[in-house]
Amino acid sequence: MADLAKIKELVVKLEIDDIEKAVKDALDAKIPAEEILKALSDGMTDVGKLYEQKEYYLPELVLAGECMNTGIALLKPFLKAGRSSKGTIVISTVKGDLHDIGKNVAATLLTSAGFNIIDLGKDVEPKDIVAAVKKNNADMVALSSLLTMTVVEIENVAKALKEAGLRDKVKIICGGAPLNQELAEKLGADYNCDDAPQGVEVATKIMAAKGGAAPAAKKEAKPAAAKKEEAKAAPAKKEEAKPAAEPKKAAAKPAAGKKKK
Ligand code: B12
Repeated sequence: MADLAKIKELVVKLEIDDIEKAVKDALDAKIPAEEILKALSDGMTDVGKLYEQKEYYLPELVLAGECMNTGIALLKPFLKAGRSSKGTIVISTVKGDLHDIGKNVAATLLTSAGFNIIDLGKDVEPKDIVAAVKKNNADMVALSSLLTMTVVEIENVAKALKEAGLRDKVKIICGGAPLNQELAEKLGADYNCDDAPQGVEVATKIMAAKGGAAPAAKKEAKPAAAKKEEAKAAPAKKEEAKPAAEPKKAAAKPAAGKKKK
């Protein structure tokens, strides 16, 4: 039986043995991979709530993570079929952080949108990110941080890129619940993304502004110089920095505050 509600339920009930078949059945039934990915993510959201309510503990989170990652791996080929590269993104979860589900969802959607994704995994050292940027001539670095204590690693990545003379060459986009636009900028990143679809939107705008292969986005991303002028005219507003948990569909906000490069 191919059923999205069932897939969500399998994640919530931690039925790791049944996930693979359910996702394959859904693909066989021609349910779009994007919808299946959403069902998996919705299941994970419920698991997070159960953890917060102390109904689930760490072992359950680990199992739920395995369910998600099993499903994402099966969906990947269906999400990227027939697309050409729009730009290269080095993506990872920051050093000290083992949460990779949000990063994997972002990597999967970005791949599906046509970006060339170099996925370094989780708990990644800044020097490895710098090396991957050099090796792949990357346009962007995408970072995920779910832990409050690891968001500082974004700053370390920005510093390492600067020391390597690469900071002006790449944009840094990031995501994760502890982050918002204001904090992301303070840490030296260019954009915070509340969710993976916003990551696609932002990356597309960045490439359009670079004059890259990306098709024009609905709203053109502004080059850094223009953003700095805007910042002088209108200093960063607290409310612009939305917490990641907030349901959103608003366009990504360009950096409005002081940019640290
Ligand atoms: C699953 C989980 C785990 C699993 C992770 C498994 C895995 N393979 O990832 C395990 C069990 C390993 C784990 C461990 C820990 N966890 Co944990 N974990 C969670 C949980 C329940 C869900 C996270 C998740 O995957 N959500 C689903 C994904 C899809 O959402 P997401 O990651 O937020 O990503 C979305 C957006 O943020 C965004 N996004 C994220 N990254 C990026 C990157 C880019 C580039 C873009 C564009 C977008 C983007 O897009 C995604 C959706 O579209 C959260 C609670 C929660 N409700 O979030 C706690 C949570 C994150 N964990 C927490 C904690 C404290 C821990 C531990 C310290 C627990 C412990 N005592 O050991 C350890 C830390 C281990 C470590 N060093 O990293 C806290 C963090 C608190 C904080 N602010 O610091 C949370 C919030 C739980 C809580 N309420 O206390 N955890």
